[in-house]
Amino acid sequence: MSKPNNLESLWMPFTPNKTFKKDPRIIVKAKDMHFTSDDNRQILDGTAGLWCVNAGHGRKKIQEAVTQQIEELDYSPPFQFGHPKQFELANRLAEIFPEGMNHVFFSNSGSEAVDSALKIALAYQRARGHATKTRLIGRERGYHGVGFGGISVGGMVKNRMYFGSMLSGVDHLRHTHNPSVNAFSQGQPEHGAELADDLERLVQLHDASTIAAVIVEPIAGSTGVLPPPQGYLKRLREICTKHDILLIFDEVISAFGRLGKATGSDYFGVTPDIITCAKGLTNATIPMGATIVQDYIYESMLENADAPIELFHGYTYSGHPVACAAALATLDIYKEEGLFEHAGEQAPKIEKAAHSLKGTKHIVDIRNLGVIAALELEPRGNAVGARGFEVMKKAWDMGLMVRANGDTLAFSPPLIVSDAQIDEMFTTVKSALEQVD
Ligand code: PXG
Repeated sequence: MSKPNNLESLWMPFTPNKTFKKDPRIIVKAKDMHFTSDDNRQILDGTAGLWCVNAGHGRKKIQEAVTQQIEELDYSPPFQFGHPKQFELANRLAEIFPEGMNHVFFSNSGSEAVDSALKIALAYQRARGHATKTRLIGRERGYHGVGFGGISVGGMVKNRMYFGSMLSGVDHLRHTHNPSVNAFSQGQPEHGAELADDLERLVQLHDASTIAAVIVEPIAGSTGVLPPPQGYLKRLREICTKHDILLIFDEVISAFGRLGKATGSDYFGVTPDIITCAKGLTNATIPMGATIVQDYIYESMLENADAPIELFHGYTYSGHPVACAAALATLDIYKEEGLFEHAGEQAPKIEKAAHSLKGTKHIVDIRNLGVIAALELEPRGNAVGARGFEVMKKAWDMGLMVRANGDTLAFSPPLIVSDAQIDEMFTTVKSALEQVD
């Protein structure tokens, strides 16, 4: 396939349109661990697309399931009618998500899964007679997608500052990033469990009777990869339980094997009340998100509903048959190929390879967990993000896709990544770093 001849009409998301269109990076094909660029180069996918192609690209089983589903049932309305695969998929998810989390609400993206979780939290508090619990608590540097709910509880400045006052009644915990004591930690940093006590401060300020839920990513991804300090999530769980506040884990990145388990909750041994997921759910072949809740939330909503419809929320494409078919095939692949276990085996190799870059030009911190690693670069003067962007471009020229979040380079390859490909990722990025000022 050749280059599109006019790039003008498309308004690209989260992309500097002007710069991109002068020097575009166009992808025309993908298979397993590689993209093919329009100049026919093989690019090693060090990011699983955007943290989503967990089983690798171009999986036949998913293609076949999708094709067959379109032939059999292309669409059916999700309100007041059902189709078999959405029930089957909900049951399959209940099997691999933490015990007691057996109810699944479908959407089409991580952002929608988050909005659904926040709305369910509010509606649940009201249904069980705690209607004053309306406040939502997020965390600085959090990323929960781009809906108004998600940016309100999110904590990334640029994602918020252009968009007015957002939701009212939101507050934020302090973030957990503390390089002065934790730089170059391998896996979860040692210091910072006490930062969970920040929730006690917000309870003191607002009173627990006004707080519905706290939402955090068990491992923050988009903000530059921040594994939780040891003990932090457990402490946050304890404080939520103590004050009768729901805990939501946004697992859009961490679910489906990224940490070597089905969920981050499983990996960290901390169970929230609600989990959001998307991305790896369908191996990114078809968009889909899901919000999974504890049984007591679903049951309370059904018991206490003041109208025949218990939740006034849903999307035209909730549980879309084609997305369900893709997700079922994806879950089969994860299981048949033992991909979560394989991810667990590759994790220490990624840790070793990433940390072997300590001392390389520009690097001021290295962080990792599971099949995730990040290299933080010193910003070039006031031009925050410029160096990260240039290394990303250089790596692309050298045949590697790496994600630049500001001056942090993030790696989150498909879980099928081999030992040789782990070496290739870090050798290439090292060389790219040495070539950039
Ligand atoms: N929650 C989390 C934790 C995410 O990481 C979303 C919600 C939103 O998902 P959708 O499907 O609405 O995009 C995400 C998305 C990056 C990057 O550079 C990460 C995401 C999206 C784009 C870029 O790390 N995560």
